[in-house]
Amino acid sequence: MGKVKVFGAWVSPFSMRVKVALQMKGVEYDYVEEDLLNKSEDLLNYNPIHNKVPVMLIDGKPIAESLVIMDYIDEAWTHNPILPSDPYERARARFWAKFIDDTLFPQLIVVFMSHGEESEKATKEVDELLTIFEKELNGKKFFGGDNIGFLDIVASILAIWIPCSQVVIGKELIARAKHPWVYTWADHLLQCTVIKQNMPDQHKLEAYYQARFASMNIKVDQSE
Ligand SMILES: N[C@@H](CCC(=O)N[C@@H](CS)C(=O)NCC(=O)O)C(=O)O
Repeated sequence: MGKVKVFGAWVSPFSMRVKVALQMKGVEYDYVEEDLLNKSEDLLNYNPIHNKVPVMLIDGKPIAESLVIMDYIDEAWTHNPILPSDPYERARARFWAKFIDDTLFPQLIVVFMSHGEESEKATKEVDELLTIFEKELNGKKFFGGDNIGFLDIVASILAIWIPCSQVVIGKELIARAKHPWVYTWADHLLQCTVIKQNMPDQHKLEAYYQARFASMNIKVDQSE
C-alpha cells in the first residue's frame, strides 16, 4: 500500500475519524496540522471543492470527505474491518452516518449556538431524531456490536461534543434524562484506547469554543 499523509485539524471531529480508522488498521501516516483560519496552499489544492480537512493522500493522490476516506481505508486495508461485512448492514451503517452528518449534527449546532425559540425547536427535533436513532443501537454496547465500528467512529462527534457543550453553554446539548443511552454509549466509547489517543483534549476544546463564542459575541444563557 502507498505512502499515507493526512491533513487535519486537532479541533476537527471529522479529522479524528480518519485518525481512528487508520490506527485501527495499524497504518502509519504523516500528519499535517492545518490552521483553519490560514489554510495551506496544499489543502486548497487537494480539496478545491470544499477547502476542508480532512484530506488523505495516498502516494500523493488526494481523497476528501471523512466518510469517503473511511470507506477507502476499510477497502484498502481489509484486516480489522470497520464497516459491517454484510452488504445490507453496511448500507444501513452508511445511511446512519449520512444521517449524523446531514441531519442530526446540523440540528445539534443550532441547539449549541442559539437561544430561546430557535433552540427549543431544534432541541425538540433532536429529541425526535434520537428516539428513532436509539433503535439502531438496540441495547448493544456499540453500534458495531461488542467492539467499535464505522458508525461508532462517525458518531464519536456526539461523545466529544456532549461534555464540551455542557461546559461551554451551561446546558445539556442532549438531555440525559430523555436519552440516557447516548451517555452510556459515550462512556463506553470514551474508554476505548483508540478514541482516547485521537480525541482532542477536552479542556483545550472547551477553551477553543469559549473563545469562539466570545469572538462572535454569542451570549451564554446560564439560566436554561
Ligand atoms: N463533510 C466534511 C466536513 C469536514 C469539515 O467540516 N471540516 C472542518 C473542520 S471540522 C473544516 O475544515 N472547516 C474549515 C472551513 O469550513 O473553512 C467531512 O466529513 O470531511
